[in-house]
Amino acid sequence: MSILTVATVPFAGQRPGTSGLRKKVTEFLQPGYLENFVEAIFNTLGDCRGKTLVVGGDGRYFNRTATGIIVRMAAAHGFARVLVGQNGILSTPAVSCVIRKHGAFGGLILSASHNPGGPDGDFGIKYNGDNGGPAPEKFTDAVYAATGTLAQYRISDAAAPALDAIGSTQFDGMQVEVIDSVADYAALMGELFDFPAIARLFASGFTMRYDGMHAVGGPYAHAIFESMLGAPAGTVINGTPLEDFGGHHPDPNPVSAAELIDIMFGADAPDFGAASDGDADRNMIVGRALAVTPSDSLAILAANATIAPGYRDGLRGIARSMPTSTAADRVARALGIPSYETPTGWKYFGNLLDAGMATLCGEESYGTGSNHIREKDGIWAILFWLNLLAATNKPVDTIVREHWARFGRNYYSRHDYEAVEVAPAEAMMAQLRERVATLAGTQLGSFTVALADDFAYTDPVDHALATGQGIRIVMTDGSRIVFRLSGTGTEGATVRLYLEQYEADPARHERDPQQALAPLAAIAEQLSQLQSRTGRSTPTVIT
Ligand code: G16
Repeated sequence: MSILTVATVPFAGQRPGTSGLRKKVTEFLQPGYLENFVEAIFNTLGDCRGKTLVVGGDGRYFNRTATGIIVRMAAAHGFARVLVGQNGILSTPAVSCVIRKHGAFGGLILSASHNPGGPDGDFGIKYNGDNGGPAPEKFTDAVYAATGTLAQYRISDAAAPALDAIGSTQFDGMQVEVIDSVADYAALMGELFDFPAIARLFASGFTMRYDGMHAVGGPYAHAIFESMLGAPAGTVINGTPLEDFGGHHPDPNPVSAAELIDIMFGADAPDFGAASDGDADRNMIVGRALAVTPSDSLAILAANATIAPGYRDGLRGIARSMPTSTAADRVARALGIPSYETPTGWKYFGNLLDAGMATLCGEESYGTGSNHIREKDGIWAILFWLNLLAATNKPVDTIVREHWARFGRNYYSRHDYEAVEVAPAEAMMAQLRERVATLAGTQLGSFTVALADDFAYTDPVDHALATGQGIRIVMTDGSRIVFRLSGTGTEGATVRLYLEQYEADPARHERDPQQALAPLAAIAEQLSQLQSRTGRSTPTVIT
């Protein structure tokens, strides 16, 4: 067998976004498209000889083919060993876990996360480094630059190895180990959470519904919730990964996970509901007739973290992305620990976690995680809630309402305007950027602006500067309006409008969030003319 050097030409637009390169499957299917991007990553890494690479994905269409191509290219670049999930399947958190546990050089994750899959859907790829976390912007910028000048890529001419059976084989001078997709990850979860207490909870008749949305979370949920913790069969629904996610939009929010919401808001609802996304790094937590916002979930887990064995010694700090509600900041203040506000993108938490400055991290986009790995982690968040429910013996809604009574409620909502034209969306952001420079101190409706800017972040560890991370308008009472363009969409532009209003008075904690936030929404529209600029009278999705 020999190494082929294949002539190629650069593809325009291979710029990684918020989380790797995400494009339509049709774009990835162009000959050489995936190969070019992988070549750019390997070239940017430099000398790969003798190193270990982890490869796996969420099982979506093209996952298996792409895995084979990557293994062949890894052999051509001199990697000594590749660890591949069985059938090419590994959740994003599992890749992070496996990289760290096996001391790998890094890993390639094949996923477009919550974006739909199938031949007409999306595909994605991203590189995670030896800490198990998404490569920093410095690296992804270099990869993008490399994609612009590629003239060739290297690949083994051997047929891709079979990935069906667990075991180790030699492949063109490289060792290919097909590993159990769940085992390492499940073992780590067992160290962090009180599995016997959760098992007793299930044995007592506690009921749960987990919606795998036909994505990669299913096998993990079956193994952990049903086999290890004794939840009855049927606890996991839509638990078999399918290449097109069974037509689901595998995004665990009340709109896309409507089946679970119907169950949880219906008669005879189970005690607890949860879902995760395409690659199982996101989570949604639902009680009976109550969907917990991701921002509240982060704050509640932080406030109660010491109930879980893995966090018994307390937290070093809490980090959240800028658009995420400030509920967690209030908990950090009460605990006397620092809180950090980072740009959107899990990669920005990496340094804080590596430096031991933060223990828990979270984002409004249904992402929660901790220093156990370097990705957000859907199953982990669900287990944390199960541990909390087992430790307190209280229902989800009581835990949430008691939290609001203690810390106040941060009403929160995100309005998405998806697939709008790029030019008007960018013009709107440019106009807002100019406008915010003069907003501080002015009156908007019943609010006074305390601070308005285009968010910039200087990493406290490596001092890297990230600018242009979203327009934020912060009011004197802590209420906020935030505008951003999504970095994960694959069609046109997606405008995200984030609204947050703080309410200390428990007598006013049962309002409908959209009503509570209506005055802020009106101000946002007046400032941006978002609806007339995009030609949309309502958001595509409200969460
Ligand atoms: C990714 C990132 C998250 C980010 C989310 C939404 O999540 O890892 O940090 O919050 O996208 O990003 P945007 O608002 O730019 O679309 P995932 O689950 O899609 O990998």
